[in-house]
Amino acid sequence: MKRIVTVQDLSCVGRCSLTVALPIISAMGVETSVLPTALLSSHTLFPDPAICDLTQQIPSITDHWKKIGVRFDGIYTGYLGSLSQLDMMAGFIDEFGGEGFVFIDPVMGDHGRLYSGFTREYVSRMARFCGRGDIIVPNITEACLMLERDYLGDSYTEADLREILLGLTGLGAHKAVLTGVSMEPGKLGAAAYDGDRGEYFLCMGDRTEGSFHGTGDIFASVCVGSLAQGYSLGQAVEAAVEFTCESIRLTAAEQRDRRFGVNFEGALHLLTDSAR
Ligand code: PXL
Repeated sequence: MKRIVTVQDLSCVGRCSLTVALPIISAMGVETSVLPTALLSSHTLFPDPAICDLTQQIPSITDHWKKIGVRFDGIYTGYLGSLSQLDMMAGFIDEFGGEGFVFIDPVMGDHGRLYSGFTREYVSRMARFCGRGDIIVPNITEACLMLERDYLGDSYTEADLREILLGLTGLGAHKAVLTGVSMEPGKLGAAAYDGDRGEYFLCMGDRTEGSFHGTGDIFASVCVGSLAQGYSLGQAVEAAVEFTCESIRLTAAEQRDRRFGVNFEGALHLLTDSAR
């Protein structure tokens, strides 16, 4: 069985980051270790969450891991709360990267804006950190910020997407996936560029109108689970688009407070079906 480690926050309420990554990647039959970066009473779209930063705990956790000789087949980083955590991650990859893949979701913003607490300096340091990734999966907001381009908004062409993907692999990552892409009504998905093969592809699913939170983390988790299982980038992105679109569809039917995240639980069967 493969073992990955995911490095991101634990938000107690509002499905995102670890509360999404753990169940999804585990359901895919991949052992999931965690390195929590912060403990929050909720994610930051709820007002005034209580936040306990865990930066100081990270060295003692990783020192212990070195002593017990733990190894990982992949490293997946998500929401990191501070510049010092970004700096620590470079050393973490040196120490624990080994032969495994490095998957970076540069979680910082959406809808053209940074999430609360993130700065321009964090953006440029994250852009540099993305150079350490084998696969990076920004949304359009994060990609435009890192490439210092104006936010594309909702109207863009395939040529724009290709240009951004080339820019992203230019940061040093081997493969880049742009998430939250919608080019025609009723469709939502991702565009990807595999720099090793020089291949570009677009993968679309059925879109449910509305704004849904935590979907980037869901998409990234399915990608990580698929890659750890040995699937190609194309297969991983296809599975992630299908799963994310289905989770959103189930959520829209529910009439609940959208800040609690999307109903991925109802879609887990897609990942465990023997067909995959
Ligand atoms: O889903 C991204 C995310 C992860 N973690 C925390 C967040 C957010 C987005 O708002 O606030 C704490």
